[in-house]
Amino acid sequence: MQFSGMNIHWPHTQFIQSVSDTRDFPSIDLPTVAIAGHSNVGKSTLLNALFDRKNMVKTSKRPGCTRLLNLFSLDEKILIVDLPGYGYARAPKSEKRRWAKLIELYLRGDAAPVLVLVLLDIRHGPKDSDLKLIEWLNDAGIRWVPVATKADKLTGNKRAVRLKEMCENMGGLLKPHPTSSSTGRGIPELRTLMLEELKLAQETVWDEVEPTENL
Ligand SMILES: Nc1nc2c(ncn2[C@@H]2O[C@H](COP(=O)(O)OP(=O)(O)OP(=O)(O)O)[C@@H](O)[C@H]2O)c(=O)[nH]1
Ligand SMILES: [Mg+2]
Repeated sequence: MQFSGMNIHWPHTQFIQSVSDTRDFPSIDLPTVAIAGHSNVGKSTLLNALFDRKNMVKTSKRPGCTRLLNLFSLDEKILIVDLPGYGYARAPKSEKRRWAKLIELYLRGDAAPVLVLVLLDIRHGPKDSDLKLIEWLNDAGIRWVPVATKADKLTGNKRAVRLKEMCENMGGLLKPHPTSSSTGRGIPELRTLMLEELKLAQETVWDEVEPTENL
């Protein structure tokens, strides 16, 4: 990890592998951040912006582009998992079931992330499926942060109103962090936020596994 001024960079970001079955998930001893959200919300594009790479992660105008779990290493310090999107209405039912199962098995399994960035389109989110995911993450005790994507699609005032509405729709505690992968808005701040949240998430995990005999 490198700093230039206030900016964080990971010059040795690497694609590790794609996983279609959680049983094939490699054993990697790094804190993991997963990127979740609706199909086409901008997960893979946001990762390219975070990584400061143009085409490291495959993106597409058409929903349903990411169909596997794609693993990346940030300077061998953090493992990033790009998840397939959910809620793509036109996907065949069997495919939808397969994606849902893959995501669920991953989030429930031994390799589960300690932090999830929940991406929400600033114009449309959160949808019922997002709220379901959030409820599920809360139940599982997995830390998550809401990230609003495509902020360039709204003008200043509308953006502020939408962010407030989104926050209220998610219980009023967490305000989504606005980003635009097109203009770069919010990306340096998201890098910092991710590191801060990851630290908090790891402390929580540590608290849970600490021995209690001495208490
Ligand atoms: N205007 C604008 N378009 C964006 C932004 N982020 C992503 N897009 C566009 O949204 C479309 C979907 O982007 P992806 O990153 O492939 O979306 P995804 O969430 O990974 O989609 P799946 O892999 O299908 O789940 C592409 O056409 C992107 O160019 C953004 O910040 N602003
Ligand atoms: Mg994708």
